[in-house]
Amino acid sequence: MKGKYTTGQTGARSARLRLAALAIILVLMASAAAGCSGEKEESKPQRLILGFSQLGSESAWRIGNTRDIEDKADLYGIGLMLENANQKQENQIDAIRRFIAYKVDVIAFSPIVEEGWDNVLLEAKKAGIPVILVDRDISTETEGLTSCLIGADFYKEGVMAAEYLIRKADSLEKDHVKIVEITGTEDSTPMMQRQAGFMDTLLADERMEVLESVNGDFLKSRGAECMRYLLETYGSEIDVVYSHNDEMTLGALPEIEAAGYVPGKDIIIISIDGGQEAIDVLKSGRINCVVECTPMLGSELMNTAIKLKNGEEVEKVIHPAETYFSDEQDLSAITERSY
Ligand code: GYE
Repeated sequence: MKGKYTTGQTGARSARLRLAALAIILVLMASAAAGCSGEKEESKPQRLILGFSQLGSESAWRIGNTRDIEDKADLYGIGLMLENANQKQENQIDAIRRFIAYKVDVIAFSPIVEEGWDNVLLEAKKAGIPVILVDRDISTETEGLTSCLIGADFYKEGVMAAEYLIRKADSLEKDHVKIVEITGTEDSTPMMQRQAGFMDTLLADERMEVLESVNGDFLKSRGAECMRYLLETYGSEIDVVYSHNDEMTLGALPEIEAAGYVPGKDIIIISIDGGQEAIDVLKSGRINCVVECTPMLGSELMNTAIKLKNGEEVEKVIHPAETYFSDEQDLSAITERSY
């Protein structure tokens, strides 16, 4: 034991000496390399690091949005720290705290719901890190916790959906239209705004009656469950399904068929997002109208992050241009969708 101990100590000392020698050689090599290229540490442009908390992967929209942000970060040479919160606000708050601890240059996140962000955003503000809202908005007690919002005008989407329905009711000469609504995640911006835009626009039209609104959480499985419940409750009374996203619509359609109705004919189907799968179903006649909501927000996000890092002014709200597709149009003209 004793002998081994002595040998061990000597071994440790020589290992330490070897390490010290190696360190000196590495330092000399590094300074020689810097000398050759003539580069100084301070003059190297720092790569922008963006921390982005995505809320989940519940839909083709969301998956397309994440992919676009990854692609555009690569294209712009921005270091992206991406975290997926799997539909949980607490995971998003934890991710934002990790970004602050890591001292990223800019934080971006797609808030699952509007409330509950004050504390973590005050922490980001204290750390001097600018925050960009992507896709959805928030509601805070303190003003000025975020720099800007890049996302769709969801109210306008609801208005477009209602305007389509009014035109459709006119063309079918209907004097009473009974509607069921399948909404997105409760307290999320798209849920509230898509509902408000739709309802406000229908208010003055006496033919319109909303039988019930049910929460489908933007999920295909919940869309199917909601539709089953609505069919059991209202059966042949239902004239229109207004669904807040394609996923829930795609979940609802087989339920309608299983109950013996033809979607697109017996029941008018209105959806939002405009992903490829829903557009294909629209072309087949089983959906009547799809309001577009683009997830391609990556370029705006990268441009805005660069501006914020450089201390430049940014626009407070950036809404991408959007449209709608419906059975009133020549659908063969719709080009391939990217989500
Ligand atoms: O419509 C839906 C997704 O916030 C705009 O979230 C987004 C919505 C989108 O789950 O499919």
